[in-house]
Amino acid sequence: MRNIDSYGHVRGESLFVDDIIVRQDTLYGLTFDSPIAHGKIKNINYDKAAQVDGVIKIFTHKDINGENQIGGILPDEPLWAEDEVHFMGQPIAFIVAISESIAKKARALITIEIDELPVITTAKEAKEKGSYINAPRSFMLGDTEKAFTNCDYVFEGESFSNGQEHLYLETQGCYAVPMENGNIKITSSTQGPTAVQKIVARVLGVAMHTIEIDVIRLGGGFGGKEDQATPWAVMAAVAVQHLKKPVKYILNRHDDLRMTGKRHPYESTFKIGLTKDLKIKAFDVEFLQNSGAAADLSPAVAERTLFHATNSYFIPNVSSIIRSCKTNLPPNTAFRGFGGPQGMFVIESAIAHAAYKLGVDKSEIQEANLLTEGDEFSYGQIATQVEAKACWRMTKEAFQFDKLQKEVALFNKENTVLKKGLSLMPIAFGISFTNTQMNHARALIHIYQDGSVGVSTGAVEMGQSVNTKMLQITANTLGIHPSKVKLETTNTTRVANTSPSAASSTADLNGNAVLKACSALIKRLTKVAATMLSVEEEIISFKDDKVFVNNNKSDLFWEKVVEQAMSQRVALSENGHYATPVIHFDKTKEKGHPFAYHVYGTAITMVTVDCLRGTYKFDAVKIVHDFGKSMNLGIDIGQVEGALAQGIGWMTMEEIAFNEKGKLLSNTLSSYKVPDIFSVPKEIDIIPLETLGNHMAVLKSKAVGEPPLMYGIGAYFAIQDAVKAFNKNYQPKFHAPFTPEKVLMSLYADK
Ligand code: LUZ
Ligand code: MOS
Repeated sequence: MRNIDSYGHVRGESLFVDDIIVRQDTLYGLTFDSPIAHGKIKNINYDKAAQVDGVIKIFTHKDINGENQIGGILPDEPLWAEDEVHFMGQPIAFIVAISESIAKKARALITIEIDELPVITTAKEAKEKGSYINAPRSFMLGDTEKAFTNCDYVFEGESFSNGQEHLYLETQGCYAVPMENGNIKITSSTQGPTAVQKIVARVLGVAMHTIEIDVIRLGGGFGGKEDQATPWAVMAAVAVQHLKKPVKYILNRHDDLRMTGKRHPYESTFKIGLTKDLKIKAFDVEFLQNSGAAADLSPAVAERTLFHATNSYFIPNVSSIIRSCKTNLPPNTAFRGFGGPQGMFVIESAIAHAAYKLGVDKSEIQEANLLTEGDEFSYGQIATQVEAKACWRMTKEAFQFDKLQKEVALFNKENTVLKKGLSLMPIAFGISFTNTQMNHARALIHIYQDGSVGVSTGAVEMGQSVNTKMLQITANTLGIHPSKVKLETTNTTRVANTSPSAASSTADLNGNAVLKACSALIKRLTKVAATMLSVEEEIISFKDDKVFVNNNKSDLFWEKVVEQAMSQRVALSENGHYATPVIHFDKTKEKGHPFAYHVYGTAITMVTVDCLRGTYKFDAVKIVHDFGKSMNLGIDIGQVEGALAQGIGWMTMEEIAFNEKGKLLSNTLSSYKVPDIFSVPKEIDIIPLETLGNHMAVLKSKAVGEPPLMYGIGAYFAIQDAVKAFNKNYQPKFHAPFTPEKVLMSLYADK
């Protein structure tokens, strides 16, 4: 089944926040933000701005009736700055005018005086100054100190990965409308409708039931709208509360790039110990996470880094620590992989470093340490239904890795200016919110009396096609044609207290809730149908819009059963609730079983580097991926392709730059380059691993959103392989992204 949105998308008919027809008394908002990264506000003059014709009101923290606090995990972030500012782009005031252009004109007339304070932009500096978000976290397994003394080889090194801009095509935005009795309805481009509802209620000082959040769909989220869609909706809501008029606020790209947080940059140091047969016996790692100026989701992101610090390898002795470093950058936030990719880049760096020092191929160390059944992760979970070796082996066999290696060696022998590089990248990604209590969802299903069906869930459609999967599950469980099913918007009045659509878990959690609701409805309809046909309930099933008896099609249509149920006053609506069983985690011991299951896979990356220019092209990426039993391979392969491109972008070309004053330099699409059709691999081959699936995944179809992003890490090491082929004196460095400039420097370093 195709993505149900494709028709509307191609015709430009799909609705996003900015497409909503607005009421004619609608006003427009715009943020006035800090021009300085750190300092004390001495004076702000709004007089000239307020006098601009068409400006209705300029809101500041003084206009807040509830709390000036939007922090999700820690209460450390004001909606609007009061006395101090902590990053450039921090919201200070909100201009509401009769048009966006008038608001913009007014913003330019606001003057501010700030007493500047020292600015921290890197995690290392923050560590030196003891500037942290919270206490460090640490996962331990075995005894690294003792293990290192028993190793034949011990190596130490450093690894750095930069941030990443989400660059959702649809920028942040919302439309807030006053309803009767002081209620407010907000259409928001958010991954977390309940988060928006909760924080709006807190800041306005009202109860949650007065605030309704509606989400049609998002033009991309990637984690950037898990927490950071909230402030804009809150600002608009404050204005609505005061003015009793609708307020629309869509960020322009420049404001969005400047004011929102990104993937966390990490600076890390590692120590890795191996035996002669290349078994990794000990791994010691310290991660410095550049969290930005407030906690946002950083503590949760940090946790996931520790969970993925050993990627898809078994290491019996692990000592890992992460420090969330407070800097004067916009608060960094969720980004596809949520700290996992940053953790995995460090272990891959450590393995590459050891391989270089030992003069062996990196893949030999990788292969010697892959996870197997019964292995323990550093956080205590025992690995089961492990597909690490199966994916690795199948990748090497199906794509003839040995032959590729020979071809590359031959090519490199025959060419001086062009060099090819190869890498293998295995992944293991844990599925579930690491915070156990977030793993739940609900679905509300109505069967209308004509047999058509409406489905509401907590899932937010953001291009990942989750609505298509929800529709498929509904149609499949009820035995009706997909055209009978409609997916409703995601709305807090229909499905309440939702977790954000995140952690690759949206289809699993909401899909299982749909499954439960549909099963309950089918049970009721089975009883009705059995009476209508005068047969036992046990032999009834629903398929192809008909009732089946003993797996034989009867003459009884779905619509007739629904009609009969209606006349018998049988409930045709159901609310399904699902909470992932089995999972648990004890933070006081840092041990437990936090993940429902893991997703595995292996990618081969082949690149050709132009050694005169430092530019490169990816010839091919060949992947064996563990989809479980995919419920929609077209959609799932699309997720792998998209995630791969995004991962390659993070590792190779997307370079976020701040100056020492904390000003974002890569603040336009001409200075921040994301992969386009010319930079994606010329060939992408994806083979689904053949497995029986995993019963913890919905319909045994595994989560697919985030795991494949980490195949992109292979791109870094493929380039490194090519650079080594050109420059025998090159000492591998681990400093992503590997931009053409850095490649060029590496090609000629010490040559
Ligand atoms: N969000 C979250 C996430 O709140 N918890 C998680 O574990 C997570 N993992 C991945 C992406 N978003
Ligand atoms: Mo996410 S990084 O699953 O919002």
